[in-house]
Amino acid sequence: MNKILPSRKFSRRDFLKIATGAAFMTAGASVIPQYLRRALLPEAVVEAQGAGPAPDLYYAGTDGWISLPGTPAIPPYHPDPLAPDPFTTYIFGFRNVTGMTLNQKNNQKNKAQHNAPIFWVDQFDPNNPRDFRMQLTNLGLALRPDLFDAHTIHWHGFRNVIPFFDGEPSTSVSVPTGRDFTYIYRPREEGTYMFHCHVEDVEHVHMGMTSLVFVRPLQNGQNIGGYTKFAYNDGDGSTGYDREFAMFLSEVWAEAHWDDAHIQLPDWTDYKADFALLNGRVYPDTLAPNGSVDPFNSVFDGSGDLIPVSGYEHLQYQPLSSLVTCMPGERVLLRFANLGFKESAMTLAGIPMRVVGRDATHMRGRDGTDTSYSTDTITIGAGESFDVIFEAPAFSGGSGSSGQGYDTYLLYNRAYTRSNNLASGGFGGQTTEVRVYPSGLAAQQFPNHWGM
Ligand SMILES: [Cu+2]
Repeated sequence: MNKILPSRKFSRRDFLKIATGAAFMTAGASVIPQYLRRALLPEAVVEAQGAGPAPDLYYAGTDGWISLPGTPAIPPYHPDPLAPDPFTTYIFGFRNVTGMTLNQKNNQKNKAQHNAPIFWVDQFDPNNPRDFRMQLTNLGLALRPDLFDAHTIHWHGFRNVIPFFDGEPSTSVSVPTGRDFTYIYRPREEGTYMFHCHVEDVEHVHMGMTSLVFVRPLQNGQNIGGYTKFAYNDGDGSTGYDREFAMFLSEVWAEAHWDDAHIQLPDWTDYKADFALLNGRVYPDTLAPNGSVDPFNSVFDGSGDLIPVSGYEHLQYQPLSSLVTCMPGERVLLRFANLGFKESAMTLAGIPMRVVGRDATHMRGRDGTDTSYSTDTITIGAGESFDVIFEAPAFSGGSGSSGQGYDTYLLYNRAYTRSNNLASGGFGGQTTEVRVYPSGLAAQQFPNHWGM
């Protein structure tokens, strides 16, 4: 609070700032009296969404705890001594609270997951028009009640969004603690995107309020070239696939997470990624099983909490596996998005990847020229996405270290400091495996599903 505030009149200019929505949560936080901040915009928002249909998804913003490897220890920042066992690191994040009772939803304060739950939508169909509705609530930060930050959902790269639903808080609305807002999307362009909270976005994104989102093409369901699932509206089946896996890249600078837990301010110019994460986990945890990751059939216990996989209790709030499973001859779609702050060079050793999409754009020129290409490495900058398809090679007899019944191929960041967290043995970071099974996998029920 500013010292001149108590005597300052609420000017016409201030009122105009509110009326346009601009600066409401930023400059507004310092010049608009508390009673007006609470009263003006949120009521309008409640009215605006009051009569709408039920949301397709309902997410909550809050804080929480995750587990990263104990090595390297980075005293005093990692592991954070405030973290409850078996966790190590404080985060901000989202949780999927779709279908929960009011009590179950409110119980999820301080139970955010990392990364946020991925989700997907069908491309808008003009012949069967239906918008996608996503409700967001803000449960507040249990460990930092002094930080009454709002949250938003910003769909990065989404075309033609109106400012009201864009989630950029200085030109639009944001969701204060205890409030709700419903975003309405009409996704006209298929492909792989990402989303994140746009309030204090360097901090909130880095703390974990981010994930991957994709749009399924209108062409899905038709049989084209022997496939019924496609990355893009290709017209010829060239982006058809059998299995799909999301690969969301992010980073953890332990000091920044410790700072938020211990009421300190990080200096972002000192940024240093201590851990590189794939789907919110560090190798070898990337290979561990999925928890509840299907956003449209979400599973939770009686209190609404995520149910940990037995033996992997430390990953309760990092439910998304990065293990890729497939059978010979199958086409596998990998949807990469990077919202770390550094460029990643993801290499699939031994299997060529065909890049069929970049930044939610089909690799095809305006005249129809095929601009897709084969590579073993894609370099993904912050805020970029890639869609790649590979064909699983023939089974060679099993290359697992103890004679497992599958072939193993490494998928890793060849920027060595981010596939190695200095843990013993050199393992860590953005590393996972592609396992080719000779037979026996069931069809996928949702992205990243192992089929077993
Ligand atoms: Cu936020």
